[in-house]
Amino acid sequence: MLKRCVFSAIQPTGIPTLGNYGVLKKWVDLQNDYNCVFMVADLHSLTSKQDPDVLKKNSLDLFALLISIGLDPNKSIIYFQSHISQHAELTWILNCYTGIGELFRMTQFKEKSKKNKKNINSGLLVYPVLMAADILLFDANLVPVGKDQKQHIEFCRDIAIRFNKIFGPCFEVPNELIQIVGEKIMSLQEPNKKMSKSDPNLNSTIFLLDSERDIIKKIKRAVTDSENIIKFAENKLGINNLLNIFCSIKNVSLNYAEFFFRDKNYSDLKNILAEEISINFNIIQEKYNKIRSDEDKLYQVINLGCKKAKLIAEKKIKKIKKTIGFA
Ligand code: AQP
Repeated sequence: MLKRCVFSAIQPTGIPTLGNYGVLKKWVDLQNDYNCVFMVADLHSLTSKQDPDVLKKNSLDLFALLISIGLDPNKSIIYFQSHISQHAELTWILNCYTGIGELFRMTQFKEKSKKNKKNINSGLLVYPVLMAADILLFDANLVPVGKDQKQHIEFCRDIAIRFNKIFGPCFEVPNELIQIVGEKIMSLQEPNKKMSKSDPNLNSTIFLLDSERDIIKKIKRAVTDSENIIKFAENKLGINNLLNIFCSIKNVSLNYAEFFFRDKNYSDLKNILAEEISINFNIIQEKYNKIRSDEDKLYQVINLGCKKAKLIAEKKIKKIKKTIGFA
């Protein structure tokens, strides 16, 4: 039987966070059982303002980090979105089968427009169409994402079903793969908001390249409450988040985490958590420093991914164009 295809992506908008890390770890595991395609979503990143030099640096840093975490360029296709022009072509086609109302209803569009009132560009509105084009171009069956992306995958499914109804079977209809543990890591300072690369408050976010000292400092400053009881509860957003981070890093259940910390206090929780994060990130950082210091070799890996992705994307777009009647 043909192996099923997994597709996922990450934007080069900064160094990945502890929130992104949960999804990236999942990508590494999936490589053994699926044909995997992982993309650096540089076209998507233009929906927020980017300085060209910073974008280039962030893109190369991110690519090197993906390899350091354990993505294997010989097993998986790892590439830059902007190297494959078929993403933009398919986006245009899908735009013409998408209602404007559907896009205005998207939670991410509403949230990002509220957060960034000075830059509500049309890319932000059609972001889900580009994301659907990414996934459908590779006929992905499964898309591992954080909970925040669930609505976009539902949109992608809708558009694939709509297209298939009009033209006959053309696209695989994908399913999302959302892990329960670490599904949404929240800001350390405002635990009602998701942890984000672009949060201006650096104490809110732990980055994959943070030093041990910074990790300890940020975890120590993380918002908790005055109860000193370690358990999940509706009104304990800060503690819920710290426990969730523990589960995500250690790959354990929420019940196990509560049991593990049953007779410990907040200070123990923070010390243990900072140590666990530092151990994990230290291993990644050592590999990263090696990979990032040899740019020629890094570009060889980038070119390999581009070649492999192009083969699939060219074939697929040809088929789509024929299906919709382009001469
Ligand atoms: N806090 C989070 N918890 C769990 N999963 C998360 N993801 C992002 N933040 C969290 C998941 O990481 C993958 C890659 O995300 P992305 O970089 O493409 O875009 P994003 O969701 O917009 O991430 P950020 O960190 O919030 O970036 P900025 O600040 O640039 O907007 C996705 O699968 C996402 O679900």
